[in-house]
Amino acid sequence: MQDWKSISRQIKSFDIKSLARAISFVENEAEGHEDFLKSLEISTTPIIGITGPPGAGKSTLTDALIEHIVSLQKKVAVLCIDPSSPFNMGALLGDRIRMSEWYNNPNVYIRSLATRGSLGGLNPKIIEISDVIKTAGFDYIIIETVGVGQSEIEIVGLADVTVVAIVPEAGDEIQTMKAGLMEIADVFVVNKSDRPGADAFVNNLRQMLAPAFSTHSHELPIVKTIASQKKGIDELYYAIFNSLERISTNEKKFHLLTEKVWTLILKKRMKDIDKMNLLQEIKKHSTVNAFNLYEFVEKF
Ligand SMILES: Nc1nc2c(ncn2[C@@H]2O[C@H](COP(=O)(O)OP(=O)(O)O)[C@@H](O)[C@H]2O)c(=O)[nH]1
Ligand SMILES: [Mg+2]
Repeated sequence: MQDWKSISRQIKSFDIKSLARAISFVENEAEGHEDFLKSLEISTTPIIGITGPPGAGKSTLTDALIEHIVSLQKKVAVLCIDPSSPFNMGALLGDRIRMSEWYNNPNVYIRSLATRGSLGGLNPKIIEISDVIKTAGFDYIIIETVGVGQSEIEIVGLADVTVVAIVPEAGDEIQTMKAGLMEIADVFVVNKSDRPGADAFVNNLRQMLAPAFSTHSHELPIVKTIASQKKGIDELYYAIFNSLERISTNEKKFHLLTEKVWTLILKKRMKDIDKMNLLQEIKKHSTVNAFNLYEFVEKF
């Protein structure tokens, strides 16, 4: 892979194989990947982040959203960073058969990514990979991440709209729902609304969120879905679409760019710093007491 211009051209003409190769190239940090990244003409394809606890139905929702987007004659790329997702191999047979439909659809590109021990729980190259995809002329990019650890914080810095999927729980549990998830949502999905108590849950959620959003010009959308029956998907798409319209101001875009730049600088600066190496260095000191933390850190 040397001729970046031609690779970029191929990606632009929707050559999925070139896209897949370019992503691997960047993910593996192969020689020349930095020049390739610099040569990219990155479009403003919106990124839809879907996060939430394991089992909430994120993959099922993603599947239904793909169907909806395709039915609108639009193209969608999906990045999946959830080891238990049906987009990966750990799926039930039924799920896999359903997903395999999309693998043969020319308007859909699905790629699952490993977390590779990244701190935040997303793939360490997620920014670069999504930018490569942004050169390919998709209408949307969906990133599914499991909402544990720091991944939900990371997705906010990356996604134009963040969808948080939760399921109806007993009234008390809603109070203890991670505050983090509350703060990051642009759109709330209460999935598995076929469960008893879904309406009460939505009402509780709405009441809970009201004070937090009284300062906003709009109410936070809460969409009820039954993803497994494709119910509520129109409404979800509409809520996402509206949210994207709202953020089409430069303000949020500059904010997102800042987040990305910050993350990339951080990674660059930390590049040669490896915890195992640090441990070996530190162990060279005879005792813990003989180790001066601040002198040691000064070297960096
Ligand atoms: N009853 C019910 N089950 C659902 C619904 N949506 C998804 N599921 C099921 O919930 C399980 C977890 O779904 P999945 O999409 O893999 O969740 P994820 O871990 O958040 O990606 C699967 O068995 C789905 O078939 C729903 O709306 N109602
Ligand atoms: Mg999943």
